[in-house]
Amino acid sequence: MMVTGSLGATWISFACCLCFVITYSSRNVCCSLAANTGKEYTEQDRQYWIENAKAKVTEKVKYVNKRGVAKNIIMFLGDGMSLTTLTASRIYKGQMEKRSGENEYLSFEKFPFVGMSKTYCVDKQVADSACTATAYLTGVKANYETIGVSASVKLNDCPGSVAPGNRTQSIADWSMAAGKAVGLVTTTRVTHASPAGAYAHTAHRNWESDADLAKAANLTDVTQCEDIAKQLITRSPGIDIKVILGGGRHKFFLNDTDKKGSRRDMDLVEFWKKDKAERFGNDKSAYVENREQLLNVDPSKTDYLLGLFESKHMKYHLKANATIQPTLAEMTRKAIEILKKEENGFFLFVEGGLIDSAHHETVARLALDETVEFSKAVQQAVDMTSEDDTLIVVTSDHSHTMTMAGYPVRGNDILSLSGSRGIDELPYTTLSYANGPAKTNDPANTNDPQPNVNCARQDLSKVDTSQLSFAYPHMVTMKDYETHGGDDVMVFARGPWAHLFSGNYEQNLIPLTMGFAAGIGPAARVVGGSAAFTSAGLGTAAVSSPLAVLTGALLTTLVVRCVCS
Ligand SMILES: *C1O[C@H](CO)[C@@H](O)[C@H](O)[C@H]1NC(C)=O
Ligand SMILES: *[C@@H]1O[C@H](CO)[C@@H](O)[C@H](O)[C@H]1NC(C)=O
Ligand SMILES: *[C@@H]1O[C@H](CO)[C@@H](O)[C@H](O)[C@H]1NC(C)=O
Ligand SMILES: *[C@@H]1O[C@H](CO)[C@@H](O)[C@H](O)[C@H]1NC(C)=O
Ligand SMILES: [Zn+2]
Repeated sequence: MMVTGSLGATWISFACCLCFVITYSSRNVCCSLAANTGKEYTEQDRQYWIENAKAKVTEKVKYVNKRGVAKNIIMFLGDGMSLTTLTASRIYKGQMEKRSGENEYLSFEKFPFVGMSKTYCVDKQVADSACTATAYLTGVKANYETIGVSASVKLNDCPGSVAPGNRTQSIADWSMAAGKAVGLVTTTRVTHASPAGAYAHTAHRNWESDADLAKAANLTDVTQCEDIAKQLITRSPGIDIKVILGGGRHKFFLNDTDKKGSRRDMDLVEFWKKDKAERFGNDKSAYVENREQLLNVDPSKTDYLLGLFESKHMKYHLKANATIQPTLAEMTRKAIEILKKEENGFFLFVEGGLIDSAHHETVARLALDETVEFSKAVQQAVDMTSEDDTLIVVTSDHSHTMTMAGYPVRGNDILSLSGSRGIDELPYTTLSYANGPAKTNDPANTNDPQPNVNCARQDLSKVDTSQLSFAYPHMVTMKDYETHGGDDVMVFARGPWAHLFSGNYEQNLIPLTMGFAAGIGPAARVVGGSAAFTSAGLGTAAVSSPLAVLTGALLTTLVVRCVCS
C-alpha cells in the first residue's frame, strides 16, 4: 500500500521513530531512516530507556481485554522450553541477523499476557513429558510417564489404565463434543508423550507400538492394553482427528522389508486410508511423507491429512534436508488452512518437540535453533488468525538444567565463551548444564568438553563452540542424558480471555481455562462462561437477531445433549 501526502509522511516518520526508539541497534535499516526525522536516542541516553518504557506503558493502557467466545484454540508447546531457553534463543535469533540480540523478542513474547505454570507431577518433583501432557491437555495431574489416566494408575499398571473411571478426557474430546475439528502437529513421533496426551490412555509412555507393548509383557499384564499408535488411528478421539503431522512412521508400518516398520499386527497407515475413504469418500483425505507432497495438498479439497515425515523423530531443522523435510511453520500453515474451513472452529496442538531432545544431549545450539523455528510457527498462526476469535496459548511442559552464566559483555556470541575464567584459569561457556550425558549420540561429534579422569576441565579456548554438535559442559555426568529441570515454565496468551492466563498456577489449569474461553470442557460454564461457538452464531449473539439467538440456543442444547449422552 502506498501512503501519500503529508499525513502519510507524518505517519511514516512516527512509525520509524517509534521503531527506532524501541530498537537497540543502529544497524537496523528502518532506524537509519529515522535518523533524519527525529532525535536519535541510544542506550547511552537516559531518554532512550524512558521512551522505550513509555511506549510499552501506552500500549498496555490501550489494550482492551478480549472476552466473547474463542471459536478456535491453538496450543503451542515448546517441549523443555525453559525460561533460560527463551532468553538464550532470543539472543541467538538476533545474532543470526547480526544484531546484539538481548532486546529481541520471540514472536510469542509480544503476546499481551504472561503467566507461570507449576509443572510437578503427582509422584515427582521434576516432571516428564507424559504426566505434564496429561495435565495441560486433560486438566488432571498424573504420575510420571503415564498418559491420559488419573494418578490412581501407577506406572505400568495396564489393568488400572483401562478402567473408564481412571481415564481422563482431553481437550480434543471436549472440542469434538462441541462440533470442533482437531489437529496435531509435532516435530517428534506423533506417538510421543506430548501429542499422545490429546488422544491416548496408557500406563507407560513407551508403549507406542504393539512391539513395544510385547516387550512390557514380562513386567505386567498388558493383555487388555492397546499401544499408542493404534489408539490414535483406530479409537476415539484419534480416529476423528483431521490433521496429524509429524514423525514416527515405524510405529505405524508392519515389520516387513518394504516399509521398515516395527509393528507385528497391522499396517495402521493402510487402516487410516481405508477408514477415511470409507467414511468420507476417496478424495477427501491425503497421506504424505515429504515436504513437496505436503505443500501440494489442496486444503480446499482435503479434510483429513496424515503426514509422517520420518521413520523416527523428524530431524533437527539445522540438520534436515530442507527440500525433503517441511518446517514446523510449514506444517502449522497447512494444518490451519485445512482446519480454518470448519464452521464451528477448531482445536490445534502444535509441538516444537526437539528443543527437549537437543537439551538432553546438551547441544544447546540446536535447542536454541529449534526454539527459533517454534517461534516462527507461532508467528505463522498469528498471521493466519484473528485475536478476536482465536485463543493462542504458548507454553512448555517442563524446564531443563541449562543456565546462562558469567558476565559476558553486551552482544557476546551466546554460543561462545563468557569472557572470564574459573579458578583453574580456564575459560567457560556462557551456557552450561547442571548435568549431561557422558557422550552425545552424534557419531560426528568428536568434541568432548567434559572433565577428564583427573576432574580437570577441558581448555575450550581453541574450540569452536558454535559447531552444530558441540555438547556444552555439565557438572554431573549421567549415563544417558541430561535431565529435565523442576522450575516453573512460562505461559503466553493472546485472544479471547487471554488475561485469565496471568499469574502463577498449576499446569492442569491450562486446558480448563482454554475450555472456558471456548465454552467447552468441565469449566465451560463456571461463573456464567459462554456457550461454545456454533456456526449458527451464538458466539456473536450480541449482533444477532432474536431468532438467530434462539436457534443458536437450541443448537447449543443439542450439543450439550450430545456431550451428555
Ligand atoms: C523383561 O523385563 C526386564 C526388566 O525391565 C528387562 O530387563 C528384560 O529385558 C525383559 N525381557 C524381555 C524378554 O523383554
Ligand atoms: C483405578 O485403578 C486402580 C489401580 O489399578 C484400581 O484399583 C481402581 O479400581 C481403578 N478405579 C476405577 C474408578 O476404576
Ligand atoms: C523386525 O523383526 C525382526 C525379527 O523378529 C527383528 O529382528 C527386527 O528387530 C524387527 N525390526 C524392527 C524395526 O522392529
Ligand atoms: C536434498 O534432497 C534432494 C532430493 O532428494 C537431493 O537432490 C539433494 O541432494 C539433497 N541435498 C542435500 C544437501 O543432501
Ligand atoms: Zn525430555
